[in-house]
Amino acid sequence: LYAYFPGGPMWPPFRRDLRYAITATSATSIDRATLSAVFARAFSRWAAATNLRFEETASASDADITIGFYAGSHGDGEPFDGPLGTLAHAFSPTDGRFHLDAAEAWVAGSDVSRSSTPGAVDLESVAVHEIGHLLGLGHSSVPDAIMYPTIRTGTRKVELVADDVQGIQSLY
Ligand code: TQI
Ligand code: CA
Ligand code: ZN
Ligand code: ZN
Repeated sequence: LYAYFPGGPMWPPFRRDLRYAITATSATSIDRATLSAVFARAFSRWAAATNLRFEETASASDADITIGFYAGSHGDGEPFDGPLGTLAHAFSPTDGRFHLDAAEAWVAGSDVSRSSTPGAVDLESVAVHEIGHLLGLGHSSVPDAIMYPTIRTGTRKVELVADDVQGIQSLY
């Protein structure tokens, strides 16, 4: 079953159009256009299940959600840990911060199961999971759910299942 964060924080009902900015990309070698496409696809999974809409903006100052790649300590008291371990983290509503560990072997726009890189991690899969957190979902006990707390490296999991849809639809 799906879960919320303590207190059930969510984006308020008058905020159905949320803007996101991809702000810190110097620590990753993935090009900008690929990042835009991957995050757009990840947001569209949640938009399809709700009346929320997501739009990329170039300006961090008018973004609700900011996305960036960081290595090690990066100023929020939750340092990244190098390859594997923590891959990314996102804060609950309405904080909007979504950080990715720059040390991961991120795969974007190609089939992660065919990657020869050890520890390859599918960026879109992690993005769909973290967006669930940004919107207010905690972890699910359903193993197939996007919000289940583990994923195997070298696998892709981007489709919401019924449990994810029920969770987000009971919030929004
Ligand atoms: N990052 C954890 C996560 O996003 C951070 C975390 C731990 C957390 N406990 C939490 C976030 C409680 C919110 C609430 O779950 S992670 C996966 C998964 C991670 C893990 O790097 O371990 C994904 C990031 F589920 F697949 F294991 C993305 Cl998809
Ligand atoms: Ca890590
Ligand atoms: Zn962080
Ligand atoms: Zn999680």
